[in-house]
Amino acid sequence: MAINRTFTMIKPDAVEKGHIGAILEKIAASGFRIVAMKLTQMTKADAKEFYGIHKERPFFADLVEYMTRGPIVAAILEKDNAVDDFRTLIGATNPEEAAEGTIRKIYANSISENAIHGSDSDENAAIEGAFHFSGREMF
Ligand code: IDP
Ligand code: MG
Repeated sequence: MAINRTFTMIKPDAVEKGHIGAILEKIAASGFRIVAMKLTQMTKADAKEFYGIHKERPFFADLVEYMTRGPIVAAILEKDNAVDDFRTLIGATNPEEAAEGTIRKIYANSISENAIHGSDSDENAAIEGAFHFSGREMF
């Protein structure tokens, strides 16, 4: 399987609860190399654009509120089969349905406040990484 990249955010709920270190440790232990990383906070306009695909969904306003209420850790990660393997590591969107040992199973509160983001395709990983990082911030 080819080496590729995915994009992640440790979301505001997980940052608030002090889980940055534990989550990064789990990511590193799973073989991902950090290509880019920063603590940042999205504006409302950022969140509306980032999650634009969900703008017609009933939870969109709550999602924008949640994702902008505090800092996030944004990162680009590299590994063979990065996109699919990272989705496996984070678990299902709804933590009640997430497999044992996954980041969402361990750290998420609910389907809305679910601790972490992972890109769903190589194409979206590139778009989402470029949304948060300039070329000079990627290594
Ligand atoms: P994903 O993050 O697992 O890819 P998506 O369906 O892309 O899930 O949804 C994006 C984010 O929107 C989720 O991570 C979660 O924070 C929120 N979300 C998704 N579905 C629901 C829902 O049914 N109710 C409330 N929030 C939701
Ligand atoms: Mg998604």
